[in-house]
Amino acid sequence: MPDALAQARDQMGPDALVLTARKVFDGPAWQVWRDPVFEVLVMPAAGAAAQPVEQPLAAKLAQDLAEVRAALGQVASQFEPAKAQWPDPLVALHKQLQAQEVDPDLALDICAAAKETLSPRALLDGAAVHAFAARHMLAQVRTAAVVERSRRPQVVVLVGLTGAGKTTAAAKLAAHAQLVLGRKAAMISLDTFGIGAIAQTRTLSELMGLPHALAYSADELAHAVRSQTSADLLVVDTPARNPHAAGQIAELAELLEPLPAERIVLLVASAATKTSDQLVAMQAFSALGLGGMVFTHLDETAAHGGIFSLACRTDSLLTYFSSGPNVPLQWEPASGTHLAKLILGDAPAGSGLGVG
Ligand SMILES: Nc1nc2c(ncn2[C@@H]2O[C@H](COP(=O)(O)OP(=O)(O)OP(=O)(O)O)[C@@H](O)[C@H]2O)c(=O)[nH]1
Ligand SMILES: [Mg+2]
Repeated sequence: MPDALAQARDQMGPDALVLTARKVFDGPAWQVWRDPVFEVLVMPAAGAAAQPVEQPLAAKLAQDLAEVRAALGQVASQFEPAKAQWPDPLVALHKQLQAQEVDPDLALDICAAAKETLSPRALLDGAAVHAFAARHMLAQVRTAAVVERSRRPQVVVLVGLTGAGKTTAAAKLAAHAQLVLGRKAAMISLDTFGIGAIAQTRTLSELMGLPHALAYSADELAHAVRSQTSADLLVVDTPARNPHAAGQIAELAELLEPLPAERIVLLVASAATKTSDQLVAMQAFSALGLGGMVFTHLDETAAHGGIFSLACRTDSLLTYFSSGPNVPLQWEPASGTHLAKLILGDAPAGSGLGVG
């Protein structure tokens, strides 16, 4: 930070007014592993002309970046001794977060917050450290089950990568709304060309006693929506889209056009998919106006830190968790407490100093 302020003064003059100075994560919002950089917003002093920037901007930026990287390296190396002084429960917490593949910066943040907040006595208590970490993680993720109990008509669209669990999630969501929330649900499938896709939708909807319709085009979708007059929840399943194939998402956007503007588009993602691939998917599908995420296949991975990291870094709303293929079971509204438990495991026995 002192270097960044010095640079700002070099460029804008000694009397420049510093408006903000903060540590930010550099890079596009969807990229989890953004490097922290120092951002200083400076205004020239009244009446003073900014000193001319001598180098071309790109060269100057490259030099600044190199300096920031070097400074960060120093900060990281300075951090190690601090970590060496951590009490055992904090070291154990850090190891657990690493094993669960929580983003390294977020894992360090959680441990640093515990170190700053808990008393030296509580820091020696595994249960207190565990409880703090759970509470801290809970406060950082947004969760909400988007399907409401009220009769207000709703349209929920499920999108995502191949095999993410969209069709299964569509059937589970509709069945859950019908059986648990007492809503009249119906399914509409736009996946008319995947091998076995039509039979899968038909089997699942008939099994659950849910009305269903197929739509081969935007016109047919408009017709299907109009004809489901008695349903107050329409769950729309979509064909898989590949974010790396040009135009696929735009095609889907066109197909979805007849749906009401207040539709809720949820990105279905497998917890077993690499976080970096999920980020690419999230960026591509955000063109459809994502309202939240559904995480599936929770049962098929032992590391759930990617869900937490993605939700934190992209500020995504977590809506539902699926932990098995059986419709309508293994489906629940997303909960921060459940996610923290998956990541942290059971609380160790402690001295009763728990903090919440
Ligand atoms: N273990 C487990 N299997 C799941 C879960 N959700 C779905 N599956 C299974 O995963 C496979 C793919 O699920 P689908 O619902 O067909 O996925 P999809 O996204 O509709 O697939 P495409 O339409 O082909 O892109 C199926 O065999 C499902 O039974 C889950 O939460 N856990
Ligand atoms: Mg499908």
